[in-house]
Amino acid sequence: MSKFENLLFGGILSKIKFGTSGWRGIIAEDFTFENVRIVTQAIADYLKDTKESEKGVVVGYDSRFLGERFAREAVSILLGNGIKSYLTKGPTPTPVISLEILRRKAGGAINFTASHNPPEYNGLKFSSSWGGPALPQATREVEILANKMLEKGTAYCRVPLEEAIDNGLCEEIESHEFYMQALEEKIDMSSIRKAGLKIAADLLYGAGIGYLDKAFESAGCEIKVLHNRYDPWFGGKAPDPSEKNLAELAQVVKSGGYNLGLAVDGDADRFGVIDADGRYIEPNYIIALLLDYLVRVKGLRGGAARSIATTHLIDAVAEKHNINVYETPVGFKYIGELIKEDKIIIGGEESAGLSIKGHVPEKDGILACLLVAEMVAVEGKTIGGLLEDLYKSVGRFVSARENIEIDVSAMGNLSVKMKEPPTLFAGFAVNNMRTAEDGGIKIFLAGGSWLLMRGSGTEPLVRLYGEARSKENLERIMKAGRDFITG
Ligand code: VG1
Ligand code: CO
Repeated sequence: MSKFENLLFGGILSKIKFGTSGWRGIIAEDFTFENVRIVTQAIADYLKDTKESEKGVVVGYDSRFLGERFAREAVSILLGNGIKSYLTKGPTPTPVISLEILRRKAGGAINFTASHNPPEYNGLKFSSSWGGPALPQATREVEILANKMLEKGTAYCRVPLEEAIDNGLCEEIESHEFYMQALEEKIDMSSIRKAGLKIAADLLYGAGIGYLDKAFESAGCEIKVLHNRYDPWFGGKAPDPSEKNLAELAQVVKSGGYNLGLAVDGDADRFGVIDADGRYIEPNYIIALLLDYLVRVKGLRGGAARSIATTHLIDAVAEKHNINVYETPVGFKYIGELIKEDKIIIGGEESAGLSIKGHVPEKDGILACLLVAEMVAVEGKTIGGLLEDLYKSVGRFVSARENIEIDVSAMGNLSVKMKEPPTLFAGFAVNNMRTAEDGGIKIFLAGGSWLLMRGSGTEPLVRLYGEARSKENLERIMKAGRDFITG
């Protein structure tokens, strides 16, 4: 193909690809109304094939640019295929949409969100009738159907939304109350109330507005809220509750004497935690602390799950309580499955996603924030204090994650670069090396350290994760990983 043709057809031929969590694209480049129609038609065809279409589909969106318009477009396509839609009223968190699938006994959900990605992105998360993110066999089918339509020309069916509403095939749904009731069944609200916690919350202009703040208000907390208006530009940052993005919240917590700073990402499935002294606490530690709390204090029984990239502190806590650990590939869909099968008490990912036994099989940032508040209220200690106690019983673990701005295709080079395990890495003896399902490489080092390098499935980045038993060793490992990726 000549350069000119490449230019001419480049945009049209760019393929639809579902990554770690849904299909994401730059708005107006890949994420266009036309492509949304095509992907929705592909989902409709897939649901008809699997006989799930008769149950209807929940359609939702977060606070991203044109979210509601994309959702209405999806409803028009679903109606064109004779499929009933339950359309959310206003931006709605991903875990709330998961609960709506179960409440309505729907065949699945289409949720317009690009989660933690920068504001120029939008995305589409497709969930299954069991409430969790669709598994790869389903998204692969949808991808094939959508790409066929892209290549051969489109053939979607579409009916105007007004008609859908008039003939009852589109029902607008209100989710707040039902979701809040579900939370109250899982969280010890009276302990939070009794402790009289002072909470600062950063809603990052996203779908958590009206959910996280309201939950703490109903638990009787004094709450200060930041960024509680919808902004599709997210104040110019990605709505990711990372240490960097929560610097303002940390400052508010410290200067205002708050017990905790809490945050959720753009679609409120991830959480962020700031301790009373203004220190950001890595999600890894939160998941391990909550596992310990749920077993030791709440008496829950069952296994624990973590992704391949998540701290082995979880394994140490599990060993202490004599419970099983399930390791999954990166992506909450795998942990969601374990929740659905009632195999685990808690499952989490280092990227700040978790859910618990009996709750939705989807990560829930709102639930995570409330659980952290409950733990602090019941234990009467700061997160830092609880972590020191935990280290005393299971030893110290320090972990880190870094994003390296190299295109994901560089991952191919990584596995070419490291076909065989080296004998030494960062000066430590290599005990073992494993290739993950997504092509990532995990290297286990002497002394209990490890590192993982993998291409992100949501952003054009390589992710480097490391863990050691001391800060010095961790820094050595991370530097060697960085040098290996960029070298
Ligand atoms: C990232 C995280 C992963 C998470 C996924 C979706 O994937 O690492 O743990 O499940 O995002 O999160 P990746 O492939 O980019 O590393 V969300 O809050 O964007 O739905
Ligand atoms: Co998210």
